[in-house]
Amino acid sequence: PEGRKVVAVATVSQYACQRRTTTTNHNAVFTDAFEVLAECYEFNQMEGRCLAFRRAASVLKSLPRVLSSLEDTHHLPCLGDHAKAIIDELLQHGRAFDVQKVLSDERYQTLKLFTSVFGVGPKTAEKWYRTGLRAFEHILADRSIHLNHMQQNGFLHYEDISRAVSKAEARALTKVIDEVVHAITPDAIVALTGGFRRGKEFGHDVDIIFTTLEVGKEENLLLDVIKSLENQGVLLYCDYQAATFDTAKLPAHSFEAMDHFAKCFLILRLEASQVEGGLNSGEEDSRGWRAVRVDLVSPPMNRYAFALLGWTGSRQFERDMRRFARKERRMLLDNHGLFDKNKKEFLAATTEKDIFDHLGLEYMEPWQRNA
Ligand code: TTP
Ligand code: MN
Ligand code: MN
Ligand code: MN
Repeated sequence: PEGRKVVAVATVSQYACQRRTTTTNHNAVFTDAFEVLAECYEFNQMEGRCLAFRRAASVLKSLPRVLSSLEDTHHLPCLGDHAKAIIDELLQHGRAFDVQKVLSDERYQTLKLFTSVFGVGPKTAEKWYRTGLRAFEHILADRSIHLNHMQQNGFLHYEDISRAVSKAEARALTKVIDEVVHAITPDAIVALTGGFRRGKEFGHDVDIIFTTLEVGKEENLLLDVIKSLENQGVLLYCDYQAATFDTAKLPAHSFEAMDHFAKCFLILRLEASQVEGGLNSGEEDSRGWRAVRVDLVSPPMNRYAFALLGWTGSRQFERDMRRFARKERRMLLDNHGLFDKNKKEFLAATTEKDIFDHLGLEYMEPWQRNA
C-alpha cells in the first residue's frame, strides 16, 4: 500500500568478515580510546577484555558516519556496558576518565615505550619494568641486562624503524624484492601484502609474499633472496624462520600462533634515490637512506591463496574470519588451509575468492578488510 515506507535497518554483523571496512575511520575518537584500553588489558594479561575492546573498535571502524548520540549504538553488536559508557562520556565531555587514567599511568607508559622496540614484547617489557627500569638509557646502561640480537638491532635502528613507512617506500622495496626474486626464479609470483595491500598510506613495516610455481622450491628461494640482499649490502638485520610445515596437520584453533611457512623478519637499507618523492624522513636527512622493517613470507604455491589472505589482514579481520568459519560453518581456517569438519576434508583454493566461496561469504576486496 502506498504511503507506507519500509525502513530497512541495516544490521551490522558481529563478524568483521561480513563488514566492509575501508581505511576511512569516521569514529577515530572512540576507536582510539578503545584501543588504549585494549592495550592496557593486554599488558595486564586480561585477554577477554582486550579482545572485547578490539572487537568494539572494529565495529565502529566499519560505520559510514560518526556516532552522534548513544542511540546510534543501539543496533550495534559487540558493544558492552563499559564500551557504551566510554562512548557516552566522550560524546558529553570529549574525554573518558578510564582512558585518561590509563594514559597517565606510569606502568602503561613504560610498557608502551619498551614494546615499541623491535624484538621487545609485553613479557620482556614487564620484566624490565619490574626491575625498576623506566627509560631506554636505563636499559642500555644496565650491564645485567642481556639484549638478544633482535633487540640490539631494535635499539640500533630505533629512530628509523619507529618512523612510519610511506606507500612510496613500500613500492620501492617491493620493486627491490621483485627484482631479486625474479633474477633467481623467472616464473615466481611476488605481491605486496599486509596493510599496504589494504590501501593504507602508511605502515610500520612492509610485508611481501612470494612463491614459485614449483612446490617444494619456495624455501630455497627465500634463502637465495636473503643471500642476494646481503650481497647487495642492503641487509641490516635478518631473523630467518625455517618452514615447520606439516601438510597433514589440521588448521590451528588459536589465531595468535604463528604460521609454519618459511619467513624472515628483516631490517633493510632503503636509498632515497630509489623512492619516488624521497624518503619519509622528519627533518632533512643527510644520510640519503633509511632503515625499514620488512617481513618476507614464502609459502608453497598450493597454499598461496591461504597465506595471502592471512598476511593481508587486518588482524581483526583474520580473527573474525576464523571465528566465523568455526562457529557458523564448523570449519577450521588458518594461513595454511581450510578444513571442513562435517565432510572431514580439506577444501582447496587457488584464489582468495575460493576461500570466501567455501565459507559462503560475500567476497571482500583487500581495501575492505581494514577491520
Ligand atoms: P602486520 O605487518 O603486523 O600488520 P599490518 O601490515 O596490518 O599493519 P602495519 O601497517 O602496522 O604493518 O601484519 C600483517 C598480517 O600478517 C597480519 O594480518 C598478521 C599476519 N601475520 C601472519 O599471519 N603470520 C605471521 O607470522 C606474522 C608475523 C604476521
Ligand atoms: Mn614490540
Ligand atoms: Mn605490515
Ligand atoms: Mn609485518
